[in-house]
Amino acid sequence: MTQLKTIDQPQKDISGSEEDLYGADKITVLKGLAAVRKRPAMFIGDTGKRGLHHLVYEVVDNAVDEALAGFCTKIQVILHKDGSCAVTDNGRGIPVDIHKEEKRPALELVMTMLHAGGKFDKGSYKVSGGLHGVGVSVVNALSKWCRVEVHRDNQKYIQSYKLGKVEAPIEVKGKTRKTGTTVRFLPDKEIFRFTEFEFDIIDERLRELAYLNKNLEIILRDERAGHEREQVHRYKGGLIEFVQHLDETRNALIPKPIFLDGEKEGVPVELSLQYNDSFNENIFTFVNCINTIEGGTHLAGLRAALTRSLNQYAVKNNLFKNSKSGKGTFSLSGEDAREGLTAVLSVKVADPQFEGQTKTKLGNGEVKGICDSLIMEGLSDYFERHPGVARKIIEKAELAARSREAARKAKDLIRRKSALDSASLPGKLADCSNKDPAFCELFLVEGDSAGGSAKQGRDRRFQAILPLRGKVINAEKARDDRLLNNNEIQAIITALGTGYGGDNDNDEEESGSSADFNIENLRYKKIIIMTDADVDGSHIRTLILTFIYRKMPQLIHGGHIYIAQPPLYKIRRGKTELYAFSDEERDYHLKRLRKDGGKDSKIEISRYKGLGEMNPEQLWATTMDPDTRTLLQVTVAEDAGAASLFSRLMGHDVEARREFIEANAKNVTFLDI
Ligand code: 0RA
Repeated sequence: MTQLKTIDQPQKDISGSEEDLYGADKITVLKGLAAVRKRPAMFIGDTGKRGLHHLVYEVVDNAVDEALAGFCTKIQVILHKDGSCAVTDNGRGIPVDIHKEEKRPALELVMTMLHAGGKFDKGSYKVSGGLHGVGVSVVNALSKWCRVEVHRDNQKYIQSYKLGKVEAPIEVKGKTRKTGTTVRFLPDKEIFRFTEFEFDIIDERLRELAYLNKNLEIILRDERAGHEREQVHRYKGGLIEFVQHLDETRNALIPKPIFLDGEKEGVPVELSLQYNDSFNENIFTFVNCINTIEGGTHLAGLRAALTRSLNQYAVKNNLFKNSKSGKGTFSLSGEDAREGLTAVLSVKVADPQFEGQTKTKLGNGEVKGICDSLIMEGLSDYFERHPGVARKIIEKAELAARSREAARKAKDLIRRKSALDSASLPGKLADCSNKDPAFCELFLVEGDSAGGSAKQGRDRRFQAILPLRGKVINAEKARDDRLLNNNEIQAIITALGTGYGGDNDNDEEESGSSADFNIENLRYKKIIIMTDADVDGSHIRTLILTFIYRKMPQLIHGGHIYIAQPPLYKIRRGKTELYAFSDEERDYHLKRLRKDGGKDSKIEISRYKGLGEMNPEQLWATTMDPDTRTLLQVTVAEDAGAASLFSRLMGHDVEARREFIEANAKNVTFLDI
């Protein structure tokens, strides 16, 4: 946001200094919206599906800010027939009075100027950070039209905009006894590659917001023809219900999730946690309702406090039964303490600093100590009052410690194998010649025959091939020792070069070992999963994704994971060969060939069932050549949603899996691709 331009005022070059124009003492810097339309991705991330839905979140976030400030209890989102989206809240309503310095109504400024800083501050904790909090004006700028209705001071006001520009002065539209704001907007097709909202994507975020703001009612209604549907979210239990939802398909270890809340140095902290009989750790952390996918100081505080409180209670009450005698005193590691843990941590920070690759890592140093001491105190107190619960958790963690010993051996083996020389790389890996990860791609290919074609068809300078022939183990159900003894998993880890496990969190209380996962050692920038377009292929793909999501989520969050798109059909007439990647595309090609061509040569359609049916040249041309292929990047729209989805798909609960597969027979939509 370096370029400052205005669209409503005469264009003057003010890019030199904000201070000259507004005075150094002014906090707020107002800018026009031209920059937003010119470079939308800078404001909303991208102009695909994700960016489109970001518009909805942006308006909803503003309403949630009203709720955080204590003025809003209900938010309603409507997907209208005309493709627009309306967000209504019962907050205070955007102010309409004239702003002294700008001499324009506040509503107009909120809607048409980018603003940074404190003038529109509405209380201390705001949903902002990363791409959140860019302002409703950004939504306006990227909409074909937008209409705002404000109920405030017993009056109804409306104003309309086109492409971010005011259409007419604010109109007074009669009396009202309510307060609140409705923002309705139609995303601009000139800006977005997709303009159709997806109910499920929006619903996932709204559900999360409703859990995080207990008792806040959030409604999503789809009024589009053929899509009519309504979902109401309102959770009295807040984070407790969030944890219960996440663990819906798992077996709980203790009767009810533990809940703690407290506040220290102006930082409110809320935590709920439960243990289940799986081996996975599921911690979701939020700062001002934003999912901090990369963790940060609040997570470090939680981890430290959890491990310490369990160890302290166990020692004090002499609960470690199987502690090894001789070699000093036994204690649980952080990983032991977190095996089978599902937790949601929500903190509010007035001035959050977000860091990391995706700006979703909390950097505020003071928050670590605050979370650590509040949670340490809260848990210790809870364990004193619920000794049965404490005993169960400690028993489980001690069991985890023992099986981790077995896993450690398997892990060391992999570490030795993944020493930097290529001699120790898996035998079936056909590596590329370039060693600079920035240029390299690894194809994980289903089966030996497709693997063979891929090896012949590839550009060996930068494309490596790892054929997977055995069964990939289900990471949702197996503990590390079994995972690490699986040949295919071993081959994947060794080929990636990243190592495995550990906390991969330098702020942690424990120091990591050199065998632990470290994304800096990743040998390929792109990891491309290439499987057959059939049921088995999609199963294998899901297994690989489950492993990566559970054990190396940083690869997904870093944008390294892709899915190859092999064609479904080959259509031939005479010398013309065309590939189709969907039924629609097939029909389109057929229509064109029939229209253009003479009658004599007939059209042949063949359906590819497996990658192995393509020869190396075809595989290269359709699926591997960077100039012509399509890759789907795997991203996780809502992390908590993805976690419960994976457990539903791959966990023990067969009924839940059947239900899910029936409901989503055709497309698994958790991947925002
Ligand atoms: C600026 C100042 C105030 C509230 C808002 C904006 C506001 C914005 C949106 C967007 C959607 N819903 C909203 N509700 C409120 C503070 C109002 C005051 O001090 O009374």
